This record gives sequence, C-alpha cells and structure tokens, in this order.
Amino acid sequence: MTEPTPLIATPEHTVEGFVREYLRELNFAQGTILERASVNDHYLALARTVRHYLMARWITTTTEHYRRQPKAVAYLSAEYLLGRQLDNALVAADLEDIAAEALASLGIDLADLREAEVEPGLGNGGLGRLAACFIDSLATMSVPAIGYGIRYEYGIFRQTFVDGRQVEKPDEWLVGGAPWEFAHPEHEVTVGFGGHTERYVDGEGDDAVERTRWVPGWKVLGVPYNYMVPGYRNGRVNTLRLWSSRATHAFDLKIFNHGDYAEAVRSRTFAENISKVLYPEDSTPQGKELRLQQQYFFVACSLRDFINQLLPEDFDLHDLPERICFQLNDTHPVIAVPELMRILVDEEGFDWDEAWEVTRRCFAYTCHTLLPEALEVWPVDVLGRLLPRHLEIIYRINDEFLARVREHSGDDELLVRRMSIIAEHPARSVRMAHLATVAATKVNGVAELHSQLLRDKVLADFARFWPEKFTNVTNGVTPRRFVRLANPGLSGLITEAIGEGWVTDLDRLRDLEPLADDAEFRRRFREVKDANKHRLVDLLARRDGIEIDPGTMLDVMVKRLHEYKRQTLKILHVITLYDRIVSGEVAVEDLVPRTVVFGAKAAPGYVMAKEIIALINHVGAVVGAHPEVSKVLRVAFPANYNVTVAETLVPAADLSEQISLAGKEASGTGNMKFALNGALTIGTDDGANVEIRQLVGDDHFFLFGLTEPEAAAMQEAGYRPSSYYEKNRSLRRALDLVAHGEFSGGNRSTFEPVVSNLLGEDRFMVLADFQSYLDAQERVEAAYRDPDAWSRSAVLNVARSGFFSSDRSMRDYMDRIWHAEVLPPL
Ligand code: H53
Repeated sequence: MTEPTPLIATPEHTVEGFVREYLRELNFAQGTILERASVNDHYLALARTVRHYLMARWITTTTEHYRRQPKAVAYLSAEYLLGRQLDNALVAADLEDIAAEALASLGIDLADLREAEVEPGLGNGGLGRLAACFIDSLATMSVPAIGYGIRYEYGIFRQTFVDGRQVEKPDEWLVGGAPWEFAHPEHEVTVGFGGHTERYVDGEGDDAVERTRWVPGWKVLGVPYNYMVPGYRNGRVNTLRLWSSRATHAFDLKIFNHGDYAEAVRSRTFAENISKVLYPEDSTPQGKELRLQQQYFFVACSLRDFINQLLPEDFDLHDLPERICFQLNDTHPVIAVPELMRILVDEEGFDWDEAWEVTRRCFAYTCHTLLPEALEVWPVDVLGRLLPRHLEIIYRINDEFLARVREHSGDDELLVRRMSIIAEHPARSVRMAHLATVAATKVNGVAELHSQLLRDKVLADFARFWPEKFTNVTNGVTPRRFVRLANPGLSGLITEAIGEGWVTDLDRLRDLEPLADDAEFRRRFREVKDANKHRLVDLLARRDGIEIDPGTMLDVMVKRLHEYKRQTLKILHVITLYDRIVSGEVAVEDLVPRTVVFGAKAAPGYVMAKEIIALINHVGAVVGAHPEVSKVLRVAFPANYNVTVAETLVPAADLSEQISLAGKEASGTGNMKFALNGALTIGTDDGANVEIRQLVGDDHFFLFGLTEPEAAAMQEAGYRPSSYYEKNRSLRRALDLVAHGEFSGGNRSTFEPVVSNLLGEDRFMVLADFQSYLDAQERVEAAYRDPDAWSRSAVLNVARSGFFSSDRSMRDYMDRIWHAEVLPPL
C-alpha cells in the first residue's frame, strides 16, 4: 500500500481483450470450458472479468488516499442495500457494449447472465438503500470515502406467500459464490466483549496516574471483506469494507488442547453468529442483545481498521478530526462514540478532556425517524454486561453533559431528566439518539420537514441548547442505478435531447422543461413508458406468474409494510372501487382501467403488518376473480420486492403512492425514484414529498390529506376514528365488506383485528384522510384521461427532480458537515 505508483495489469478495452480475459476466467478460475459451463460459471467468470477492468482504478485510488492523507469520510452503517453489482460495474467501467458483443461472439446472452446474480440484500429498506446511493455518489464525485458495515451471511429474508400470508425464507446470497468481494484475513481485528474493568496506576512517582483498563471476558475476530465502489467513469473506485465475525485462533487452540472437538466447533458457531443474519426490523428495533453485539462488533472493527490501516504509523491522533469524519447512519453505530473515547483514554493515554475534544469533532449523526419506537435504547444491564467499560464512559459523558445543562438552565431538573442520555423509566437505559446528539458536531434530518420536526419536537431541548448543531440534508438517490441503468429508454431520450452530462449533473434535467410542450417529445416519452410497462409485464409473468395488462394505468405502492405508511388506505381505495362496480354505482366504462401494484415486506414479528399483507392479497384475489371488476381493476402483489424488482417496476409506473400520515415518514426515497422516472405522485405533505411538490409544482402532483400540524392538533383534541365511519358512506361500506368476510370466504374473524384497529385506535389516521384520498384519486382519473396533459406533467416531473440526486445530497453533507477534500478525477 505504500509504493506510490503501483504496477497494475489492465486488460485491453476491446471486444477481443474482453473475450481473452473472460475465457481465462472460465478456464482457470471456474475450471471449465465454454461447452460445459453452467450459467453460474458464466456469471462468475463475467463478474471477475469486469472486476479486472476496475482493479487498476481501485488500487490507484486506494494508494492515493493513503499517500495524500486527505480529509475523508467514513460512513458507518449497519445496512447497505446494494442491489445487483454486475450492471453497475459494467456501466461504471464503460464496458456495456464491449461485454455484450464479446459474449455474443461466444454465443452467450448477457441478459441471461444478469439474471444469475442474487442481489446482496444487506439492508431492510430506505436507510440501507440510502447508504448504497451515498457511497455510489461519493465515488463518482471523487470524495475520499470508505463505507463500513457488516457482511451478513443472510441478508433480508426472501418473502413468499402461502394462502396470501407472508412466509419468510432464508436469503442464501453467498451460496453461488461471491465474485464481488475480496476477503482480507490478514487485516483481521480482535474485538472484546464482556468481562470487567479495573483501575491501575500507570507510571511511577510524580508521573504516576490512575488509569482504567477493560479486561474483556471473550473475544471474536473481525475479517474484512472489501467491495469495489466504482465511480461513474471518473477513474476512481472507492471501498466498502464489510466485517465478518470469526472465532479467535487462541480460543480454538485452548479448547482443542483440552481435546474437546465438539466444544471447539460450538464456540466457533457462537462467534460466527454475530454476523450471521440481518435483523429484519425496519424502524422498529427489537432490543436484542445480539443486535448490540453486531453494532459494537462492526464499529470496533472499523475504528481499529481506520487507525491501523488507513493512517500512517506515526499519525498523531490529536489530529484525527482533521483527517476524518465518521458519519453515524442512524443510532445503530453510536456505540462508536464511547469506543473512540476508550481507545484514546485507555489505550492512547489521552486525558479525558483532550479525548472528548477529539471525539466530538470526529462524529456527525443522521437521524432518520420521528417515530418514538424507532429511537433505540439499550437497557444498562444489557449494555453493562456486554460492554462494561463503555457504560462507564457513557455515564461520565452524561455527567459532564448534564452539569452543563444545569449550569445553563439554572437547575431545571425536569429539563435535565428529559435531556439525560440515561432514561430511568420503564427500565434504566441508554438513549442512543441522545448520546449521538451530545457527541456529534452536527445532527441532521433527512428532509426539510423532518429536520424541522426534529428541532421542534423530537430533539427540541437539544436544538435550543445547541441551535447551530442542527441542520438538514435532504436525501437523494443515485441517477446511475435508478435512471441510467433502470431506464435505458428514458436515458437514451434524455441524452439525445440534452447530451449525457445529466448522469453526473442531474440539475441539467431542467433543460428538458421546454420539451414538455413538444408533442413529438411527449409521444416518444409515452413510447418509452409503454416499453417499460412491457418489460414489467414480462418480468412479472416470468418471475411470479402474474399477468398484468400494460394498457392500464400502473398505480404503484412499494415500500416496507408499516402502519404509518398506510397501505391500508390504498387497499380501502381499491375496495371502494370494487364496491362501486359490484353495487352498480359506476359502470366499468366510466373508470380508468388500473393495475394496482404492491410490494412490501413485513418484519416477521409485526403481526398487524402481516395481517395487512394478507388482506391485500385476499382483496386482490377477489378483485381479480370478479368478471366485471377485473375488466378495469387488478391488484398485483409480487412477493419479495427488492432492489432488482424496483429497477423494472419504477420506470414502468404512472402513479406513485406516497401516502404516509403527515409527520411520520422522515423523507422517503422511493418517492424520488418515481418522480425521476416520470411517474406522478399522489401524496401527503410528508417527508420529501413536500420538496417534490414544491419543485414539480402543484399542478403536477396530487396532494391530499391532513398537514402535520392538523394531524397533531386532531390527536391532541382526541381523535375518534369511528366518527368517520359513521359519517362517510363509502368508508363504511368498504370497512363493512372487510368485516363481513367479503374477502375471507365469509369468515368475519379473519380480518377483524385490522378493522377493529382502524375503528378503535387508528394511530395513523387512515380514516381521517380517507375522503380526501378518494377525492385526489378522482383528480388522478380525470388527469389520466388526457394522455397529452398527463405526459406533459410526467416530463415536467423528470425535468424538475434533478435536486433529488444523491450527488446533491453528498454536496450538502460536504458543505454543511464533512468539509472533506474533493480529489481530481483520475
Ligand atoms: O430511512 C430512509 C427515509 C425513510 C425512513 C428510513 C428508515 C429506515 O429505513 C430504518 C430506520 C429508520 O429510523 C428510518 O423511514 O423515511 O427515507 C432514509 O433516510
């Protein structure tokens, strides 16, 4: 890593060069020949071949980072929802055409090999996908950055449906081979857990100081696996380093020496459990001890790795804030704060104040939620047992912080209790969001409204105490994966119109605006949408045996199943349409034919979410089986929605459903992907919807529902959902159909929990927003009847959504938080 100009072999950037490299891989790495290779052999050979083309850039980038020691960013995230790697790498290396031609010359179809890749699903939803978009943008913008995370052996579960109910299957993504990763066991890190702390006297005479050391009770190894993060045609490849847990060699040896082979193997399993499986809860943490082990495991590995591998040996850690910003992606990595304190104080001999000064300048914290149940807390008995030294450090951080609060507030003990890092009720626990906020240089929300609500509500005391700490960075998505790759038709059309600069400068989409008034452009735009719908038809037929009609309006709601996102509101709309046709209230000729597509995984232990999935599937079955209704209305719910499905679904959509209760969705990023691909949004004033609407304009967005202050006021005044049931005939009929067993073969108990929850509590105010949603859907229908006006709006959505590039998000993080260096392209 130290030699400045490494000698690297790079294969020739030609069809012949590619063929040579490919055959070499097939023969020497896979040990097979063209005639006998399986699809998986071909896929692995192809992946490795593409890798070769990126290798020189990767080594050069890494070497340069080490040599220049620039101010850099380390993104700490427990999740990276990467999606398939092959296409992204091909595009980044400008190899699409060469690879396709080379393979064709060997009688192989590139499209078949794409299908062989199992996507790394190392994340649950928005937060994990955001991390993946961010590292893509950082690489493309030549920012010296490294992503740190966990190499889960099993990613997010594979969802299947049995009788319409979700059944989870393990995600065995590593089984076919993992051609994109590079294991580096020689850079393993040892991580301690448990045990106790002890005081001792360091030095003698006048120099003697009392210190603390942690004596862990058990240890595991972290082995890094490196992934390339190629920038888009800028010659740079950054690194994503994911940690896998292993048993320590010493532990093994000890037990083997006792001759207990079985016990030795069991201990191995115990250590390896840490990185075994991704917890499948999105925004509802379960507080399991193994999860805390995962969190500490990966941040301890990452900090140690950064210090040992990426800094020069003689680096003075007092200067750490000049060299790095550790970005905490939600509270999952927050235990890194006491870990850095421990390293500086216990291992490096810093005094406490010095260490705190360094630590608080090294971290920044992104909060991604407003839901109280999503804010992690760890009971002190769990944390203290697993990480006794860290708990001591947290207590001291808290003592010093609360002393300052008292000083400023004149001993307002209620305020002190509210702000404390330690909660006393219901059990004594550590509030990770408070720890993060106290430690961080900056705290950011992920959309304007969200950041405002963080300041005004969730972290209001802190925002008064440190107003300058709080900032906003609105989320974004990578235009490489979600436009350039996912929507080749639209990409071609855009490039033809405005040149190809938009791929790395998405604001240029503005230049499309005049074309919204160009009838020929709109026609071609519709042609692209149509072709995308046909691609979706093929995918759903092949993958799920689902038949959909590409001639219908494609109305799409894809996201995790959560009550606050309100999939129930969408299904109540479907039920209302069904009811109106069945009861003869409307004739099928008077409706715009629609296909409503759902995609959603529920956390396995989230009972209500699973009931809602079953309800959607059952409604879909009844709607699809009805001879009249099915002429104009279909529900498609492909199982196991993931990044790969999104890449075909998003470009095909006409209507994007973003219907969370205002004040609950921090940002959303699906909303951005749809707008960028020319779908119109029906949505509430929530999260980044607000900014989407402001940018695309009210005439091109279907707004409905309560605003956040209205919803809050209504809750305050005592919300009574049943009053809407009593007042609103459509709503009453829809809920009665469910309650009376219309969608459960006459069985009234099947969906009783869903109905009684809506009528009784309805925490997310589905019933209050129901009529407003129906009205907005009527406006959608009217608009869709005019294809020219609709596509004009769709083009304007594309033209005005450039702001939602994750490149812009990265620029904002750079300017407002990181102040890292930008290197020139290579
Ligand atoms: O993070 C997304 C947001 C979205 C928010 C989501 C999220 C998770 O996926 C998991 C935990 C959490 O606290 C938040 O729900 O609104 O767009 C990225 O910021």
